[in-house]
Amino acid sequence: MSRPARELNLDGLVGPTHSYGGLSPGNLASARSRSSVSSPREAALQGLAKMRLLADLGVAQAVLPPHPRPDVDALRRLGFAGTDARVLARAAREAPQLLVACSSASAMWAANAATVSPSADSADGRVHLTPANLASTLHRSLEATTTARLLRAIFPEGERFAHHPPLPAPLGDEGAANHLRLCAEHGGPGVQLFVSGRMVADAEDPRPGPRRFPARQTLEASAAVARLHRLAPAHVAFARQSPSAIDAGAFHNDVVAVGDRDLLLYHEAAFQDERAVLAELRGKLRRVAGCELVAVRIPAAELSLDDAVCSYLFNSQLVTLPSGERLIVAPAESEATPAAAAVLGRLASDPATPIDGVRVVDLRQSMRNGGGPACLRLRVVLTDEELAGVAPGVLLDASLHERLAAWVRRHYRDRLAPADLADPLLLEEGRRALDELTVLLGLGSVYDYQR
Ligand code: SUG
Repeated sequence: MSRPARELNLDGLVGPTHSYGGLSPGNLASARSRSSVSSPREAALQGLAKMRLLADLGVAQAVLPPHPRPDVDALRRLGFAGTDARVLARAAREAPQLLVACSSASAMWAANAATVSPSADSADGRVHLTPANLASTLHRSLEATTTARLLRAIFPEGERFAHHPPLPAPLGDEGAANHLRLCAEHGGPGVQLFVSGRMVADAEDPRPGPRRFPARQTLEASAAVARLHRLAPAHVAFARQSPSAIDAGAFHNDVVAVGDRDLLLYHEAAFQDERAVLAELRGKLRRVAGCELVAVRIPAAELSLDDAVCSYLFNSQLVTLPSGERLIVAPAESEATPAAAAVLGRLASDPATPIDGVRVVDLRQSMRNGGGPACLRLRVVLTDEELAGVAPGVLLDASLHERLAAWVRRHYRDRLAPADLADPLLLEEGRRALDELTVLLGLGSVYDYQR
């Protein structure tokens, strides 16, 4: 059975402390940008411009607010005491890397906020959401509690939405960045692919893992999410990220693969056992959704793994517009990488590939931390009725876009150097900005410091 449904893109709004901390091992852009000066204002405006583009194209678009940073509560838990200003000053002096981690605006990458399963696939007919614990890095592990609260404010728990708590560490869970859903149409049944890089019970896994960089997503976490979301085995497939992709800098699967309904665009090195994964997806999609998988495989001969990682081509958004036209929304870096630009050109012009056009977006501030167009959005497939249950203030139209852009211009610094993170004024500016934002979005008091 299929009900009218669409995909809502929930984008993380970049926070006022957007910075380059070099905090993510295995994320090459983050390591390269470490300690450089950032522009939170430009970053937030670039993200908003992407949201506006999607909204103008007719895609349902919403805003996920940033988290309060620096996270003074986390610093207190780490032993820094006294007034807020003293906590910041002591952390800056005694453990500067902890201050950097507790200041990260990393909640902007909403693809890591949660895993979401649409009601069409779940046994109880509800939309299920599990916030990611992001247990593999300190800065990201601080996000889960606030993310959970924001998601509950946006998708009220009840008949339509079921919320689960973040999984316990050390079952590393990175959310939708390692999850994609294939279907004939959004409102009909689909197959959810969960991709992981390691097992917690590593001794039980005879296959070699990556050597250079850590695998973040665990199979145990993926399987737990599938159980919690009440997905029958027919709706689920599990795959393993190839260690070579992780070692080349694909720390999440969405750096090497992206899907949209029946289309899967992927790099040949994305999965460890490509043939088995494709065969399982093909068979399951045929059985549950009655459609054929359209697999577009990009071979290494056309685009090397290194070029895939530096161009972020696969971190493009694939979107189907209300007209039925399918676009690929690619980062500017893809156009700037000759091999990736050639792939984009081919995808848009080859009649055998169901992609009708390319849009290029400038997200350079986020990209320098390894966050492309797809990293910034969480896809939430909703029926019309479920969409009517979403907190209305976060839905983005031209008017909200303009109000948010003006809000950014009023509150965000144009330039932020690493030493500025210890400035107590930055903390105050951030709180003032978020107080205004929660009113603007009609969310009420959602942050700890507001309670
Ligand atoms: O987790 N970067 C993020 C980028 C997340 C990208 N998301 C997806 N692929 N879906 C990460 O590595 C860098 C922060 C810093 O170094 O300051 C960072 O956290």
